[in-house]
Amino acid sequence: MTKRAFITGITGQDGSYLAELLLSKGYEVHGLIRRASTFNTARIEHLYVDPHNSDAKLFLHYGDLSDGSRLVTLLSEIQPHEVYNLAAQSHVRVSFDEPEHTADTTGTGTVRLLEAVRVSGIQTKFYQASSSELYGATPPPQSETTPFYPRSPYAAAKLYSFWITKNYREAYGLFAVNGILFNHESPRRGETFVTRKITRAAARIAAGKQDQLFMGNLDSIRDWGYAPEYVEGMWRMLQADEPDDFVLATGVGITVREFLEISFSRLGLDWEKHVRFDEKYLRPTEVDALIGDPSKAKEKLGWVPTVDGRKLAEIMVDADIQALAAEGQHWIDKVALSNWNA
Ligand code: NDP
Ligand code: GDR
Repeated sequence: MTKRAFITGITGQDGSYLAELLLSKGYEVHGLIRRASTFNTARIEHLYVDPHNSDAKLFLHYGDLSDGSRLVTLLSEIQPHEVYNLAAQSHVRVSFDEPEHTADTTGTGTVRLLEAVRVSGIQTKFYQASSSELYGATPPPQSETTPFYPRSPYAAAKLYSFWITKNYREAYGLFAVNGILFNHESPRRGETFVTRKITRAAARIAAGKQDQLFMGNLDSIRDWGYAPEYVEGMWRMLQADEPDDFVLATGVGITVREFLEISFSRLGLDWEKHVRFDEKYLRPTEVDALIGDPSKAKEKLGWVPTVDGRKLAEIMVDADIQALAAEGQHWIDKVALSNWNA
Protein backbone atom coordinates (compact mmCIF):
# COMPACT_ATOMS: atom_id res chain seq x y z
CA MET A 1 0.00 0.00 0.00
CA THR A 2 1.32 3.42 -0.94
CA LYS A 3 1.46 5.74 2.07
CA ARG A 4 0.18 9.27 1.58
CA ALA A 5 1.57 12.30 3.42
CA PHE A 6 0.19 15.82 3.60
CA ILE A 7 2.72 18.59 4.23
CA THR A 8 1.90 22.20 5.04
CA GLY A 9 4.87 24.51 4.46
CA ILE A 10 6.15 22.29 1.63
CA THR A 11 7.66 25.30 -0.16
CA GLY A 12 9.83 26.14 2.88
CA GLN A 13 13.27 24.83 3.81
CA ASP A 14 12.06 21.86 5.86
CA GLY A 15 9.08 21.08 3.65
CA SER A 16 11.33 20.66 0.64
CA TYR A 17 13.70 18.26 2.42
CA LEU A 18 10.83 16.34 3.97
CA ALA A 19 9.10 15.95 0.59
CA GLU A 20 12.39 14.66 -0.84
CA LEU A 21 12.76 12.16 2.01
CA LEU A 22 9.20 10.87 1.80
CA LEU A 23 9.31 10.53 -1.99
CA SER A 24 12.54 8.53 -1.63
CA LYS A 25 10.65 6.22 0.75
CA GLY A 26 7.89 5.64 -1.82
CA TYR A 27 5.27 7.95 -0.31
CA GLU A 28 2.72 9.86 -2.34
CA VAL A 29 3.26 13.43 -1.15
CA HIS A 30 0.60 16.14 -1.10
CA GLY A 31 1.68 19.68 -0.32
CA LEU A 32 -0.27 22.79 0.59
CA ILE A 33 0.88 25.87 -1.29
CA ARG A 34 -0.24 29.46 -1.10
CA ARG A 35 -1.43 31.19 -4.21
CA ALA A 36 1.02 34.04 -4.90
CA SER A 37 1.49 36.42 -7.80
CA THR A 38 4.94 34.96 -8.37
CA PHE A 39 6.16 31.36 -8.19
CA ASN A 40 7.03 30.26 -4.64
CA THR A 41 8.01 26.69 -5.47
CA ALA A 42 11.74 27.10 -6.20
CA ARG A 43 12.77 24.69 -3.42
CA ILE A 44 10.64 21.83 -4.75
CA GLU A 45 10.88 22.35 -8.50
CA HIS A 46 13.43 19.54 -8.81
CA LEU A 47 10.87 17.12 -7.31
CA TYR A 48 7.96 18.10 -9.51
CA VAL A 49 6.64 15.78 -12.20
CA ASP A 50 3.64 16.84 -14.29
CA PRO A 51 0.62 15.20 -12.59
CA HIS A 52 -0.63 14.04 -16.02
CA ASN A 53 2.34 11.70 -15.94
CA SER A 54 1.35 8.34 -14.41
CA ASP A 55 4.44 8.13 -12.20
CA ALA A 56 3.80 11.51 -10.55
CA LYS A 57 4.02 11.17 -6.76
CA LEU A 58 4.04 14.81 -5.72
CA PHE A 59 0.79 16.79 -5.80
CA LEU A 60 0.36 20.44 -4.85
CA HIS A 61 -2.88 21.98 -3.63
CA TYR A 62 -3.73 25.63 -3.12
CA GLY A 63 -4.71 26.50 0.42
CA ASP A 64 -3.76 28.47 3.48
CA LEU A 65 -3.66 27.78 7.21
CA SER A 66 -6.03 30.72 7.62
CA ASP A 67 -8.72 28.85 5.64
CA GLY A 68 -10.11 26.07 7.83
CA SER A 69 -12.84 24.80 5.50
CA ARG A 70 -10.30 24.32 2.72
CA LEU A 71 -8.22 22.18 5.07
CA VAL A 72 -11.23 19.96 5.82
CA THR A 73 -11.96 19.52 2.10
CA LEU A 74 -8.36 18.70 1.27
CA LEU A 75 -7.85 16.21 4.08
CA SER A 76 -11.15 14.48 3.26
CA GLU A 77 -10.07 14.12 -0.37
CA ILE A 78 -6.46 13.12 0.20
CA GLN A 79 -7.00 10.85 3.24
CA PRO A 80 -3.32 11.09 4.26
CA HIS A 81 -1.73 8.58 6.63
CA GLU A 82 0.61 11.28 7.95
CA VAL A 83 0.13 15.04 8.31
CA TYR A 84 3.15 17.31 8.86
CA ASN A 85 2.31 20.84 9.96
CA LEU A 86 5.39 22.84 8.98
CA ALA A 87 3.67 26.02 7.77
CA ALA A 88 4.19 29.15 9.85
CA GLN A 89 5.22 32.76 9.82
CA SER A 90 8.56 31.48 11.03
CA HIS A 91 10.70 34.62 11.44
CA VAL A 92 11.11 35.61 15.08
CA ARG A 93 12.00 39.28 14.51
CA VAL A 94 9.23 39.74 11.94
CA SER A 95 6.79 38.39 14.53
CA PHE A 96 7.32 41.61 16.52
CA ASP A 97 6.18 43.57 13.44
CA GLU A 98 3.27 41.25 12.68
CA PRO A 99 2.18 39.74 15.99
CA GLU A 100 -1.45 39.25 15.05
CA HIS A 101 -0.71 37.62 11.70
CA THR A 102 1.87 35.42 13.41
CA ALA A 103 -0.67 34.34 16.02
CA ASP A 104 -3.17 33.54 13.26
CA THR A 105 -0.80 31.45 11.15
CA THR A 106 1.70 30.03 13.63
CA GLY A 107 -0.82 29.55 16.45
CA THR A 108 -4.45 29.36 15.32
CA GLY A 109 -3.41 27.73 12.02
CA THR A 110 -2.45 24.62 14.00
CA VAL A 111 -5.84 24.20 15.62
CA ARG A 112 -7.52 24.73 12.25
CA LEU A 113 -5.51 21.83 10.88
CA LEU A 114 -6.13 19.66 13.95
CA GLU A 115 -9.84 20.39 13.70
CA ALA A 116 -9.73 19.50 10.01
CA VAL A 117 -8.22 16.13 10.97
CA ARG A 118 -10.89 15.58 13.63
CA VAL A 119 -13.89 16.78 11.63
CA SER A 120 -12.93 14.90 8.46
CA GLY A 121 -12.73 11.71 10.54
CA ILE A 122 -9.56 10.50 8.82
CA GLN A 123 -7.17 8.07 10.49
CA THR A 124 -3.84 9.86 10.44
CA LYS A 125 -0.75 10.73 12.43
CA PHE A 126 0.06 14.39 13.08
CA TYR A 127 3.43 16.12 13.37
CA GLN A 128 3.64 19.66 14.80
CA ALA A 129 6.73 21.78 14.11
CA SER A 130 7.44 22.99 17.63
CA SER A 131 10.53 25.02 18.38
CA SER A 132 13.39 25.60 20.80
CA GLU A 133 12.10 29.19 20.90
CA LEU A 134 9.58 27.83 23.43
CA TYR A 135 12.42 27.76 26.00
CA GLY A 136 13.21 31.42 25.40
CA ALA A 137 14.60 32.83 28.63
CA THR A 138 15.18 29.45 30.33
CA PRO A 139 18.94 28.76 30.31
CA PRO A 140 20.53 25.74 28.61
CA PRO A 141 20.81 22.82 28.38
CA GLN A 142 17.17 22.43 27.32
CA SER A 143 15.36 19.09 27.12
CA GLU A 144 11.75 17.84 26.97
CA THR A 145 11.38 18.55 30.71
CA THR A 146 12.72 22.13 30.68
CA PRO A 147 10.09 24.81 31.44
CA PHE A 148 9.00 27.05 28.57
CA TYR A 149 9.43 30.84 28.70
CA PRO A 150 8.59 32.32 25.28
CA ARG A 151 10.21 35.65 24.38
CA SER A 152 8.45 36.69 21.16
CA PRO A 153 5.02 36.71 19.51
CA TYR A 154 6.35 33.83 17.38
CA ALA A 155 7.29 31.77 20.43
CA ALA A 156 4.00 32.57 22.16
CA ALA A 157 2.11 31.36 19.08
CA LYS A 158 4.23 28.19 18.96
CA LEU A 159 3.49 27.66 22.65
CA TYR A 160 -0.23 27.56 21.89
CA SER A 161 0.43 25.14 19.04
CA PHE A 162 2.50 22.90 21.31
CA TRP A 163 -0.22 22.62 23.91
CA ILE A 164 -3.16 22.31 21.51
CA THR A 165 -1.34 19.45 19.76
CA LYS A 166 -0.82 17.75 23.11
CA ASN A 167 -4.45 18.40 24.00
CA TYR A 168 -5.73 16.73 20.82
CA ARG A 169 -3.55 13.73 21.66
CA GLU A 170 -5.03 13.48 25.14
CA ALA A 171 -8.61 14.51 24.35
CA TYR A 172 -9.20 12.60 21.12
CA GLY A 173 -6.53 9.89 21.14
CA LEU A 174 -4.92 11.37 18.04
CA PHE A 175 -1.39 10.17 17.27
CA ALA A 176 -0.02 13.70 17.53
CA VAL A 177 3.60 14.61 18.28
CA ASN A 178 5.59 17.77 18.89
CA GLY A 179 9.09 17.88 17.46
CA ILE A 180 10.87 20.53 19.53
CA LEU A 181 13.51 21.36 16.98
CA PHE A 182 16.51 23.56 17.64
CA ASN A 183 17.73 25.80 14.81
CA HIS A 184 18.50 23.83 11.68
CA GLU A 185 19.87 25.28 8.50
CA SER A 186 21.01 24.38 5.02
CA PRO A 187 21.79 25.92 1.65
CA ARG A 188 18.00 26.18 1.26
CA ARG A 189 17.62 28.32 4.39
CA GLY A 190 15.71 31.57 3.85
CA GLU A 191 18.07 34.47 3.12
CA THR A 192 17.00 36.57 6.13
CA PHE A 193 17.83 34.00 8.82
CA VAL A 194 21.20 34.74 10.34
CA THR A 195 23.20 31.75 9.08
CA ARG A 196 22.20 32.14 5.45
CA LYS A 197 22.47 35.90 5.65
CA ILE A 198 26.08 35.43 6.76
CA THR A 199 27.13 32.71 4.31
CA ARG A 200 25.48 34.43 1.36
CA ALA A 201 27.11 37.74 2.25
CA ALA A 202 30.52 36.10 2.70
CA ALA A 203 30.27 34.60 -0.79
CA ARG A 204 29.13 37.88 -2.30
CA ILE A 205 31.87 39.85 -0.54
CA ALA A 206 34.45 37.35 -1.82
CA ALA A 207 33.00 37.92 -5.29
CA GLY A 208 33.25 41.70 -4.97
CA LYS A 209 29.48 42.00 -5.30
CA GLN A 210 28.99 43.40 -1.81
CA ASP A 211 31.21 45.08 0.74
CA GLN A 212 29.29 45.43 3.99
CA LEU A 213 26.97 43.28 6.06
CA PHE A 214 24.63 44.88 8.60
CA MET A 215 23.77 42.74 11.58
CA GLY A 216 22.26 42.81 15.07
CA ASN A 217 23.23 40.91 18.24
CA LEU A 218 26.33 38.76 17.71
CA ASP A 219 26.43 37.38 21.26
CA SER A 220 23.48 35.02 21.11
CA ILE A 221 24.24 31.31 21.20
CA ARG A 222 22.41 28.82 19.00
CA ASP A 223 22.56 25.07 18.56
CA TRP A 224 22.62 24.90 14.77
CA GLY A 225 22.07 21.57 13.02
CA TYR A 226 21.61 20.40 9.44
CA ALA A 227 18.03 20.45 8.12
CA PRO A 228 18.12 17.18 6.09
CA GLU A 229 18.99 15.29 9.29
CA TYR A 230 16.15 16.98 11.18
CA VAL A 231 13.42 16.02 8.70
CA GLU A 232 14.55 12.40 9.12
CA GLY A 233 13.88 12.90 12.85
CA MET A 234 10.38 14.24 12.12
CA TRP A 235 9.57 11.12 10.11
CA ARG A 236 10.96 8.85 12.83
CA MET A 237 8.67 10.49 15.41
CA LEU A 238 5.64 9.40 13.37
CA GLN A 239 6.97 5.83 13.04
CA ALA A 240 7.30 5.38 16.84
CA ASP A 241 4.94 2.99 18.66
CA GLU A 242 3.50 5.76 20.83
CA PRO A 243 3.01 9.48 20.21
CA ASP A 244 5.41 11.59 22.26
CA ASP A 245 7.33 14.88 22.16
CA PHE A 246 11.02 14.99 21.24
CA VAL A 247 13.87 17.50 21.20
CA LEU A 248 16.09 17.42 18.10
CA ALA A 249 19.41 19.25 18.59
CA THR A 250 23.15 18.71 18.22
CA GLY A 251 24.06 19.57 21.81
CA VAL A 252 26.68 22.05 20.53
CA GLY A 253 26.11 25.79 20.92
CA ILE A 254 28.14 28.54 19.24
CA THR A 255 27.71 32.30 19.06
CA VAL A 256 26.61 34.22 15.99
CA ARG A 257 30.08 35.81 16.13
CA GLU A 258 31.79 32.42 15.82
CA PHE A 259 29.55 31.45 12.91
CA LEU A 260 30.60 34.71 11.23
CA GLU A 261 34.26 34.07 11.90
CA ILE A 262 34.17 30.52 10.48
CA SER A 263 32.19 31.56 7.41
CA PHE A 264 34.36 34.52 6.47
CA SER A 265 37.67 32.84 7.19
CA ARG A 266 36.67 29.94 4.91
CA LEU A 267 36.97 32.47 2.09
CA GLY A 268 40.09 34.16 3.43
CA LEU A 269 38.08 37.15 4.69
CA ASP A 270 38.28 39.07 7.97
CA TRP A 271 34.66 39.48 9.09
CA GLU A 272 35.47 42.51 11.26
CA LYS A 273 36.37 44.51 8.16
CA HIS A 274 32.91 44.01 6.68
CA VAL A 275 30.31 43.61 9.44
CA ARG A 276 28.49 46.70 10.71
CA PHE A 277 25.86 47.03 13.43
CA ASP A 278 22.28 48.05 12.69
CA GLU A 279 19.86 48.19 15.60
CA LYS A 280 16.95 47.31 13.35
CA TYR A 281 18.09 43.67 13.58
CA LEU A 282 17.77 43.63 17.38
CA ARG A 283 14.70 42.06 18.95
CA PRO A 284 12.78 43.82 21.77
CA THR A 285 13.33 40.65 23.80
CA GLU A 286 16.22 38.38 22.78
CA VAL A 287 16.73 34.68 23.36
CA ASP A 288 20.32 34.55 24.63
CA ALA A 289 21.24 30.89 24.56
CA LEU A 290 19.72 27.71 23.18
CA ILE A 291 21.61 24.43 23.47
CA GLY A 292 19.55 21.26 23.28
CA ASP A 293 19.85 17.87 24.88
CA PRO A 294 18.79 15.31 22.25
CA SER A 295 19.28 12.23 24.48
CA LYS A 296 15.65 11.12 24.32
CA ALA A 297 15.56 11.17 20.51
CA LYS A 298 18.84 9.23 20.42
CA GLU A 299 17.57 6.63 22.83
CA LYS A 300 13.99 6.19 21.58
CA LEU A 301 14.27 7.02 17.87
CA GLY A 302 17.91 6.16 17.18
CA TRP A 303 18.29 9.69 15.80
CA VAL A 304 21.89 10.94 15.81
CA PRO A 305 22.93 14.24 14.20
CA THR A 306 26.35 14.38 12.53
CA VAL A 307 26.70 18.07 11.57
CA ASP A 308 27.15 20.83 14.16
CA GLY A 309 27.18 24.61 13.69
CA ARG A 310 30.87 24.77 12.78
CA LYS A 311 30.63 22.16 10.03
CA LEU A 312 27.34 23.67 8.89
CA ALA A 313 28.96 27.07 8.31
CA GLU A 314 31.40 25.43 5.91
CA ILE A 315 28.68 23.50 4.07
CA MET A 316 26.62 26.64 3.63
CA VAL A 317 29.49 28.89 2.52
CA ASP A 318 30.56 26.30 -0.04
CA ALA A 319 27.01 26.04 -1.35
CA ASP A 320 26.68 29.82 -1.65
CA ILE A 321 29.95 30.00 -3.56
CA GLN A 322 28.70 27.29 -5.89
CA ALA A 323 25.35 29.04 -6.31
CA LEU A 324 27.09 32.24 -7.36
CA ALA A 325 29.31 30.33 -9.74
CA ALA A 326 26.27 28.61 -11.22
CA GLU A 327 24.74 32.01 -11.86
CA GLY A 328 27.56 32.45 -14.33
CA GLN A 329 29.72 34.53 -12.02
CA HIS A 330 33.18 33.50 -13.11
CA TRP A 331 34.70 35.83 -10.60
CA ILE A 332 36.14 33.35 -8.15
CA ASP A 333 39.72 34.49 -7.80
CA LYS A 334 42.50 32.09 -7.05
CA VAL A 335 42.64 32.93 -3.35
CA ALA A 336 38.94 32.35 -2.80
CA LEU A 337 39.00 29.17 -4.84
CA SER A 338 41.97 27.68 -3.01
CA ASN A 339 40.37 28.49 0.33
CA TRP A 340 37.10 27.02 -0.78
CA ASN A 341 38.75 23.79 -1.89
CA ALA A 342 40.73 23.54 1.34
P1 NDP B 1 10.21 28.48 6.28
O1 NDP B 1 9.98 29.87 6.70
O2 NDP B 1 11.33 28.17 5.34
O3 NDP B 1 8.87 27.92 5.59
C1 NDP B 1 7.60 28.27 6.09
C2 NDP B 1 6.54 27.64 5.21
O4 NDP B 1 5.25 27.98 5.70
C3 NDP B 1 6.58 28.10 3.73
O5 NDP B 1 6.27 27.00 2.91
C4 NDP B 1 5.45 29.13 3.69
O6 NDP B 1 4.90 29.30 2.41
C5 NDP B 1 4.45 28.44 4.61
N1 NDP B 1 3.41 29.33 5.11
C6 NDP B 1 3.57 30.51 5.77
N2 NDP B 1 2.37 31.02 6.10
C7 NDP B 1 1.43 30.16 5.63
C8 NDP B 1 0.02 30.13 5.66
N3 NDP B 1 -0.69 31.11 6.23
N4 NDP B 1 -0.63 29.08 5.08
C9 NDP B 1 0.09 28.10 4.50
N5 NDP B 1 1.42 28.07 4.43
C10 NDP B 1 2.10 29.08 5.00
O7 NDP B 1 10.35 27.60 7.60
P2 NDP B 1 11.26 26.31 7.91
O8 NDP B 1 11.14 25.36 6.79
O9 NDP B 1 12.59 26.76 8.37
O10 NDP B 1 10.54 25.74 9.20
C11 NDP B 1 9.44 24.83 9.10
C12 NDP B 1 8.63 24.90 10.39
O11 NDP B 1 9.43 24.53 11.49
C13 NDP B 1 8.07 26.28 10.73
O12 NDP B 1 6.82 26.08 11.35
C14 NDP B 1 9.07 26.84 11.72
O13 NDP B 1 8.46 27.80 12.55
C15 NDP B 1 9.46 25.58 12.45
N6 NDP B 1 10.77 25.55 13.03
C16 NDP B 1 11.87 25.82 12.25
C17 NDP B 1 13.14 25.70 12.76
C18 NDP B 1 14.35 25.99 11.93
O14 NDP B 1 15.43 26.16 12.52
N7 NDP B 1 14.25 26.01 10.61
C19 NDP B 1 13.35 25.28 14.16
C20 NDP B 1 12.13 24.99 14.88
C21 NDP B 1 10.90 25.12 14.32
P3 NDP B 1 5.49 30.37 1.35
O15 NDP B 1 6.66 29.68 0.69
O16 NDP B 1 4.34 30.61 0.46
O17 NDP B 1 5.91 31.57 2.14
P1 GDR C 1 16.01 32.41 15.36
O1 GDR C 1 16.86 32.54 14.01
O2 GDR C 1 15.48 33.71 15.83
O3 GDR C 1 16.87 31.63 16.32
O4 GDR C 1 14.76 31.54 14.87
P2 GDR C 1 17.59 33.76 13.31
O5 GDR C 1 18.55 33.15 12.37
O6 GDR C 1 16.63 34.76 12.78
O7 GDR C 1 18.39 34.47 14.53
C1 GDR C 1 19.37 33.79 15.28
C2 GDR C 1 20.11 34.78 16.17
O8 GDR C 1 20.90 35.65 15.37
C3 GDR C 1 20.75 36.99 15.86
N1 GDR C 1 21.03 37.95 14.79
C4 GDR C 1 20.37 38.08 13.64
N2 GDR C 1 19.30 37.39 13.16
C5 GDR C 1 18.85 37.73 11.92
N3 GDR C 1 17.83 37.04 11.40
N4 GDR C 1 19.40 38.76 11.20
C6 GDR C 1 20.47 39.49 11.67
O9 GDR C 1 20.95 40.40 11.01
C7 GDR C 1 20.98 39.13 12.95
N5 GDR C 1 22.00 39.59 13.70
C8 GDR C 1 22.04 38.87 14.81
C9 GDR C 1 19.32 37.04 16.35
O10 GDR C 1 19.11 38.14 17.22
C10 GDR C 1 19.20 35.67 17.03
O11 GDR C 1 19.70 35.74 18.33
C11 GDR C 1 14.92 30.42 14.00
C12 GDR C 1 13.66 30.30 13.13
O12 GDR C 1 13.89 29.32 12.15
C13 GDR C 1 12.46 29.91 13.96
O13 GDR C 1 11.35 29.63 13.10
C14 GDR C 1 12.80 28.66 14.77
O14 GDR C 1 11.72 28.29 15.58
C15 GDR C 1 14.04 28.91 15.62
O15 GDR C 1 15.12 29.25 14.76
C16 GDR C 1 14.44 27.67 16.41
